[in-house]
Amino acid sequence: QLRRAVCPGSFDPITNGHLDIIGRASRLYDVVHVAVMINQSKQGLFTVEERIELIREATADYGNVQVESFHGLLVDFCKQRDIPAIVKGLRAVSDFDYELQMAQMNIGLSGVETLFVPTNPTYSFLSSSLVKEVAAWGGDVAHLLPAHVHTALMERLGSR
Ligand code: COD
Repeated sequence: QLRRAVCPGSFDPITNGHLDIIGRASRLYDVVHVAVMINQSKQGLFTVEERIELIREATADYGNVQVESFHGLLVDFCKQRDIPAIVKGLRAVSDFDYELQMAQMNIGLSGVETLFVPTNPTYSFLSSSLVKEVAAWGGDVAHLLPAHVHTALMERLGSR
């Protein structure tokens, strides 16, 4: 039986921080599912389909990463695909409170475990929202994103 894990998120858009966690998970598991969780109360800069395409291109070389979107609870995504583990990056103590809450809720709901991977210190300050904010004001974020994601971000911001 294949060992599966999921890396969930909004990925609006995927950053090198996300990619580091997905890459590390892909070395530990046979199949890594990347789940773009749909949050209807949050209007994204990229559509869910665009985010999926950007993630597919960024993870193509790993060979064992599957990308899809999901509308609903993460534990239901896991149940439907027989995924016993969620892999999350922990950036700082500021992430910890909320991540611990979600992990405890998720195991209580359905027994799905959460594994935390310490973020690469190079990316410990990095989030999609900061990248968008800095880029919108003309700051250089090229080193924080895969090249094709940076291109897509510049195009999106330039055309607004
Ligand atoms: N370095 C390392 N890891 C990072 C970095 C970084 N710089 N940035 C982000 N990450 C990792 C973190 O593990 C993070 O959790 C994940 O990537 C996703 O990050 P984002 O910002 O794209 O996504 P979030 O934080 O908006 O995702 C929240 C979820 C979508 C996972 C969560 O809301 C969820 O599970 N929603 C589904 C509905 C549900 O089940 N709700 C009940 C939860 S108990």
